[in-house]
Amino acid sequence: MKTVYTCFCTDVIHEGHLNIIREAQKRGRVIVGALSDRVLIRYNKFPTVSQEERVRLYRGIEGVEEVVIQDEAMYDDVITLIRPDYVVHGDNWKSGPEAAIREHVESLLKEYGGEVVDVPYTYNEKVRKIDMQLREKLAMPEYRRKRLRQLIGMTPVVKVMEAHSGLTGLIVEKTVVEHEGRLDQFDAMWVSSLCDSTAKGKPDIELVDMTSRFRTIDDIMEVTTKPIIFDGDTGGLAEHFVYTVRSLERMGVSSIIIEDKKGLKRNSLFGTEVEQTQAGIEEFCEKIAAGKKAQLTDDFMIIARIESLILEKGMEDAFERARAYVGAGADGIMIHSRKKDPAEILTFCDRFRAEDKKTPIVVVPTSFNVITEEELAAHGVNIVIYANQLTRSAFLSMQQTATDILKYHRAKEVDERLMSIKDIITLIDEL
Ligand code: SPV
Ligand code: MG
Repeated sequence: MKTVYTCFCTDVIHEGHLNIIREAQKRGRVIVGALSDRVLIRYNKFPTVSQEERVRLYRGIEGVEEVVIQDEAMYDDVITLIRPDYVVHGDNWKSGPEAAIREHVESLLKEYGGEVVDVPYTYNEKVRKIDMQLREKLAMPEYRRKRLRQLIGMTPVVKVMEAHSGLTGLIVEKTVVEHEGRLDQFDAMWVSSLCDSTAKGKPDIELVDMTSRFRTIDDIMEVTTKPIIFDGDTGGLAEHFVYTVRSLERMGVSSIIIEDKKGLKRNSLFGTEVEQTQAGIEEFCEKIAAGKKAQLTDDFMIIARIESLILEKGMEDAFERARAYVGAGADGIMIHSRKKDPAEILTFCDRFRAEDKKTPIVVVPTSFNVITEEELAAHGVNIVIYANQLTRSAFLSMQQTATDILKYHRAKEVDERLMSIKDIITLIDEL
């Protein structure tokens, strides 16, 4: 009896999957791999049911003899363990980032005479509807809101990318890469005050009001499913902050980060080049506590951002504040620095982790960009935010295009580096 292996990453079984099982059954006894949560969030969508439930679901399919957990996107381990004669998969993996996986599987099977079987992908109205329903579920406030906390427990480091519009939201939502045998994607979105203001041609001084900031969130939420961390600047007056918390929670935002500054807030990357005033520990703690008291769910996170290193108040001040903010109820600590060298960030993280094993640490490595996510995670960091890179890359290329069209009095010279008309009109999925 031959052995046939197929790997599933779905939360719902539809006729496409049953067709794969049927094709597999024709060739031998069928073993199904259930992609683990850890791999699934890098590879596909966030699961709407637990790993255990997925295993149970696959076990219940007629014709499935065994279900195993596949804990890597690449098949090396399962192929060594099972030595299947056939690996069956929908033919959609012949293109896109999954193509590298298919190629690798084929080469592993070749070593002992195994074979890849590509089954034509089933894509009809019913399947499309199931896909859409799953996506819509992930986008709903009650599901989206809790996802940041879930991610912190599921992955060594939550990767967050800036979004300030529907389009940038789509880029964060949909970009998946294959690199050195691994698939990867961002976990969440950061609605940056800098980029939200910049997109509106305004300075980052809490000038863009909350109603407008919420409008940005809504634009992003309409076309995405990933969780959102909102840059709440100083949080404003405590009396106003409580309303902001309620509104964000209701919308399905997962977290707000507020920074311990007061008065006219300037962007942190100015450092001490402009006048910026740090809030007193007590008053900032009161704001955190008021926010925590106002929130209605256990999902929402209020993260306190410490500006002591930015404002050159020293490490001791940063620690004192971290302790006090956690004591006041903060669900996480963001420590910021504008030094190129990550040393002071790492010193903070190591010391903080020695004292506090579980409060999540957030960093924004804009200046200290030499350090990798993995290295940061090794120092206890849980969330890494790429706060402004999409805005900075788009601005440069738009400015170059405008300059060149003015220079050449036509658009021919720039056309080659532009997205094609076909790509832009098909970029957005229609319902
Ligand atoms: C933002 O993105 O608006 C931030 C992070 O607050 S930083 O610009 O680094 O201060
Ligand atoms: Mg900001």
